[in-house]
Amino acid sequence: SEPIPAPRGLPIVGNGLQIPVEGTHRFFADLAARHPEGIFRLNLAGRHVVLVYDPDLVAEVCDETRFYKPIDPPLAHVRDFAGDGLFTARDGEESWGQAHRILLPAFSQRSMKAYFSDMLDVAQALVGSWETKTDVDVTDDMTRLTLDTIALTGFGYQFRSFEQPELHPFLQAMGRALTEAMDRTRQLPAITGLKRRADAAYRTDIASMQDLVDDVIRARRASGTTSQDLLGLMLEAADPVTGGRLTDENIRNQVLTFLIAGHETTSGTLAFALHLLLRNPHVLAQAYAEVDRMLPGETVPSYDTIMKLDVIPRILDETLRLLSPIPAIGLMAREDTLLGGRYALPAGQKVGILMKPLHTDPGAWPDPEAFDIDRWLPERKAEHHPHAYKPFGNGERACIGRQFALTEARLALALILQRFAISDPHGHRLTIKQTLTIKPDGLVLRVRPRQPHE
Ligand code: MNH
Repeated sequence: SEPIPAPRGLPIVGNGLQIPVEGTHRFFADLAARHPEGIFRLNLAGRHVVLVYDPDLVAEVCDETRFYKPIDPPLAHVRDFAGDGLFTARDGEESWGQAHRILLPAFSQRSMKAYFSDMLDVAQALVGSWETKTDVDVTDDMTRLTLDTIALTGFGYQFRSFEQPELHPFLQAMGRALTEAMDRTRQLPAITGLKRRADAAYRTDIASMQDLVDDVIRARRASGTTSQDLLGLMLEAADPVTGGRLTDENIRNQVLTFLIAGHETTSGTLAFALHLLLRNPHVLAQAYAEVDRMLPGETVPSYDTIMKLDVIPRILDETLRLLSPIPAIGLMAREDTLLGGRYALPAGQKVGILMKPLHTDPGAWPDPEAFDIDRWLPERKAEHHPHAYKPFGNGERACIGRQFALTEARLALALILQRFAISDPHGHRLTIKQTLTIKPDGLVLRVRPRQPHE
């Protein structure tokens, strides 16, 4: 076998301290650019990680008989608050299978149709709030939209974020807790143990997120209503395989998981999509033409109309290629194995898939940096490398909320473009904020109600 290429690191802490707090994703992208083999290894404060982004190597790492999703840092830290919820459950943990089977029906096409009127209510609150504004903080408003949507559709809980000038305290606690989880990933554990004040703040933030979750569950129990939404299924349904029910502790972990996983990435996707549309006026024009054809005047979108859109879904596919809100996913080798027939990995070797380098691999994607939505036309889609696009992860641990996110995002973009001419008079430069996910940092755009025939 051959050695895996490696950048030079510092003694003991390895490459850990070279990673900038802001913009780890750029740090990885730069390293990837220097390693055209599509693989390199890194020493992160004593943890050896192999990063892959060559599509053929990624295909091997996506083989679930050879690799599984480990709960290592940063996810081991996220588990401090998300517990055995779906996202941070361990491989083979019984509660994962039970919750996965109980919740799958809540993500069927039929369920999306049932959620649609709630999704529409929240999207209308968004565009309503923009009617009296000129400049809007897109990142914050997409966060309001997606948090309110998952809470309302999943749990019947009203955040009413568009009536509040500040983001909900839950989001601030979540942002700080995710940042702390990332900081701990870059620290030697002995250092984390010494940071008493950070630890106290972390515990306070976790407790305040859990208080909100308890409130959500209490409100449902007090209402005495039954529903087929996520919370209703968790409280009432039995696992079709084992007949088991979810424990209260597990339900709490799932609600918190869905409040986080159900909004953070979709809001980033929508904000990135608006950024990319302003950078690509010819695509924006196509989107306006589609909205004017499918949703003329003030037509209220129906679920069926949203599912018939063509340009807007391709805008989202292409956005998720160039600016995937989850910049990397982690896997682990089950046994000693040889990658690409030449790189030896021992059992238990951690492997990360780097989304941006994979999604812009020059062999898999012609003109990789171009925002070209025609890559997603059916005839060209059939030609894609089968493992060069992983914005929703892989295998059984892939995103359960994919259809939910795409339905919600299509609706929001359609409604925004139906109502507003969007522009960028400040000529913003995209800066990226990273916690566990990436999103634009304070993206401000100008919105003006569209006139008839515009
Ligand atoms: Mn989502 C897992 C991306 C929207 C709920 N999601 C994942 C993973 C990726 C991902 C990648 C796999 C992570 C890993 O391997 O460690 N998710 C996205 C993106 C969007 C998204 C890019 C929006 C765009 N996700 C959503 C929405 C929901 C959701 C919306 C809920 C309504 N995601 C989840 C859950 C998991 C997950 C739950 C964990 C699934 C599991 O392991 O069983």
